[in-house]
Amino acid sequence: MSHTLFIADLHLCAEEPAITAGFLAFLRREAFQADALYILGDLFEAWIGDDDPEPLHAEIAAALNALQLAGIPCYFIHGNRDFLLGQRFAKACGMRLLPEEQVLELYGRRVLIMHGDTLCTDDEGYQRFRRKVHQRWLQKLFLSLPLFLRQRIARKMRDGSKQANSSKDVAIMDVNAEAVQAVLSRYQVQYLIHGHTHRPAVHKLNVNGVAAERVVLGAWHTQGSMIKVSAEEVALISFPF
Ligand code: LP5
Ligand code: MN
Repeated sequence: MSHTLFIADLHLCAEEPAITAGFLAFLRREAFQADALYILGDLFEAWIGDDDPEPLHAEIAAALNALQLAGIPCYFIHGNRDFLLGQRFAKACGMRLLPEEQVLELYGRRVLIMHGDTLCTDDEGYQRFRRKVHQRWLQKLFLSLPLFLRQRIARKMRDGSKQANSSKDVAIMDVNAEAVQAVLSRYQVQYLIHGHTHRPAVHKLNVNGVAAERVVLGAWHTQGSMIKVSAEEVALISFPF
């Protein structure tokens, strides 16, 4: 059955080899059978520049590039952890970088894909933070710093975020219903697929009197999560590593 796969929020890092092993097994078992693979952000726990010599990165690049060499295209949308992932690494992976919102026509279905963090509009602290770190000049300045300084700043950001999250109402860290309605209406799509919230679910919606679905990917902590889109179904599937 012809199908396309979507994943997000693997948060790959050297400290979690089981998740990396799960991802490599997923590529072999599932991705090589698909028409295409879309990675919707937070593939990595943090990304501080394509020049980071972390051995895990080359391992992941080689595995994804093998997909591309087998004729299966792979696309990437940035998450809030790996928004600095650049063309150099994307090329090493054989991945194509997509804009933060992308409409796909798949098997007669119109699908909007994104990471999902931009839908969390109630989280004003995050949206302010996001505006700051998405300033091109600041990103260029950060990327010009020595690696050890970038590592230190990223650690502080991660600690700052954990601390901020610990005192936030969990509700504001989910998508805002009006923001979801607005984006579905703007793009006139039947499906919205995203990650980020780590709240896997299929939400049946009604947008201007038309049925729609918001399908949310799960994070990869102790199991994998993928969405399989085909002519027959749009299925959210969790699976052991
Ligand atoms: O990431 P997670 O799941 O903890 O929470 C996110 C939001 N937090 C973030 C911050 C990231 O974790 C930081 C990752 C950095 C890695 C790459 C470094 C690149 C540097 C680029 C410089 C140009 O995304 C969190 C949301 C949550 O999702 C749910 O949606 O709530 O948002 C926040 O916590 C934002 C806080 O409100 C404020 C941010 C605190 C950061 C403090 C920075 C201090 C250090 C600066 C040193 C110079
Ligand atoms: Mn995220």
